Amino acid sequence: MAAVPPGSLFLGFDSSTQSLKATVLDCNLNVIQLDQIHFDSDLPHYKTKDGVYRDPSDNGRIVSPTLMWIEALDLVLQRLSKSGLDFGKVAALSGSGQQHGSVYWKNGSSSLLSSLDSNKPLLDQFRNAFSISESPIWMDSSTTAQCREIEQAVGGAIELARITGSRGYERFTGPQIKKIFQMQPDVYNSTERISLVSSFMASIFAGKYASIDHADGAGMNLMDIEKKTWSKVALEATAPGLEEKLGALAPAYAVVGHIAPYFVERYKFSKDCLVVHWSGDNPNSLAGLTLSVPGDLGISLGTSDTVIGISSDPKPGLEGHVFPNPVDTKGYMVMLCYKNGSLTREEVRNSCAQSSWETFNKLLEQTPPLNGGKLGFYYKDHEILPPLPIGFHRYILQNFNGASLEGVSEQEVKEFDPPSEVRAIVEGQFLSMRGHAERFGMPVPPKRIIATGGASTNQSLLKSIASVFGCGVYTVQRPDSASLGAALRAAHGWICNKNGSFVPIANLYSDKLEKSSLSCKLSASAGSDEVASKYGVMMKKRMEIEKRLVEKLGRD
Ligand code: 5FX
Repeated sequence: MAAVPPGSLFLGFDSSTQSLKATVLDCNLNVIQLDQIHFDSDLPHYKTKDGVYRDPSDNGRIVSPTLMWIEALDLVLQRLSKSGLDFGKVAALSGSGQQHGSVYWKNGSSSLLSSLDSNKPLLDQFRNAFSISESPIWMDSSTTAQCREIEQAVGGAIELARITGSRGYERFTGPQIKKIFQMQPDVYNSTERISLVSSFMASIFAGKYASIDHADGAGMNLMDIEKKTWSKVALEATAPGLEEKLGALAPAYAVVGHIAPYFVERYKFSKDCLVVHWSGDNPNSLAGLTLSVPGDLGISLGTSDTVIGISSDPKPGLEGHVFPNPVDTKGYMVMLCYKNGSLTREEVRNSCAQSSWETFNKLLEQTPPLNGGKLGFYYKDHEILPPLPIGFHRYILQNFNGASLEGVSEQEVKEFDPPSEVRAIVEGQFLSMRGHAERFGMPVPPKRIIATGGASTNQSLLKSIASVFGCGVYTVQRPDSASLGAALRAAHGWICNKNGSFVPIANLYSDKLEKSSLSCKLSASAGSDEVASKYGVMMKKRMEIEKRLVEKLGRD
């Protein structure tokens, strides 16, 4: 295996919903520098709220300004430079993008990409590069009709899941592209290339269109997950001439090319610096958490909450997603995704805990596990899993003792007292994860859970996960596993490139995991088996109520 020259650095980015983060790893895989641009506060002129625009005139349409991501990129590089980063030492960079979001390059933009003027900011040069100025993102839920049309055209929802790893989902890029093709055919026709957020950012660094990688490509309802090629039938069901606009796919560990002269001249990167394909935030988190044992579950608590695991023989179905593993040639990752994560917890914090996490945690700790049989469903935004519209639903279970559901019935109520409301949202979110993970064939109980994402620094939440799932919860040193994973993947891509073929990622860290920033520690011990078993009974009731809610209110 090629050795990393001493002193080399690896740079990872995470272009997420609310911010752009950067993580720098040294060659011992220790984090030596971090920076972050928060879209709402650092770039207030875009007037985003939580990094997005919610369009009140189009039910469920949620977008972000594409140029904001570009401006953030110049800004984060300036900040890294000011705080002393020597870009000349960066051997390779890679990144993570919020999954499913798409960027539409106007005809003629490829020549713009390859001829950037290093005397001008990126923003000035890309102002006219896009046929759509507002990128549809993963929070969008306006494409239900397109999902059903695509499913029908390929032979049904199960068939679409079998081919692409997921049934039709509103936020997936194929249905988003179909909507644009149907509603704005001129815009579609004036687009020469469609990128994901990940391949879009990689394109800027490489000065040419970067491929969509296999892991993020699986989040489009367009890729055959077994063959790792575009699926002809899915392409045809989506829009004409699409394959040409998407370009070829590539493995996440492959190299796009050398960094563009713009960055060499403006930021003093070495011209030998490699740009490794970017991938989605969840695939990058899988890498950053070093998830490699099938019994491990990753739980990411961020703008979205996700549950991730690995599998060699996944069974795509009507729930959950299957993506190729970004750091393996054969394996897969399996995932559940919830739209109501941190922002919904924050809403309950604001209404019940005086906008303070400290008070929220106190209220959580002062209420008993199982919350006296109180169960809540909290959807501040249209939920993905289950597919339910905005709304809060609260129930009290009568005659619930945790032993069985015999004689247990539920009574719907309008509100809970603040402490019960806090416990109900937390338990509700984790019970849903446990119930759906079990139904999707993920390991329950897991051997261990590794938690990540901003909210994984909240010890009270970690304790609740441990008691709902009945296993220990571990954390890595930093909660931002997506940008850490991207920096690690930059190193992985560099080694694979120098070696001339794929190298297992564990070779990079097997002898230094404990001493590196990738090591994890036990943060919350497993709760009691008795309590976990009672949660199991409560979870069954929750899944029953959820099914009825979906029958009554859900999208078809
Ligand atoms: C995954 O399928 C999702 O939609 C979200 O987790 C986004 O990737 C968040 F960025």
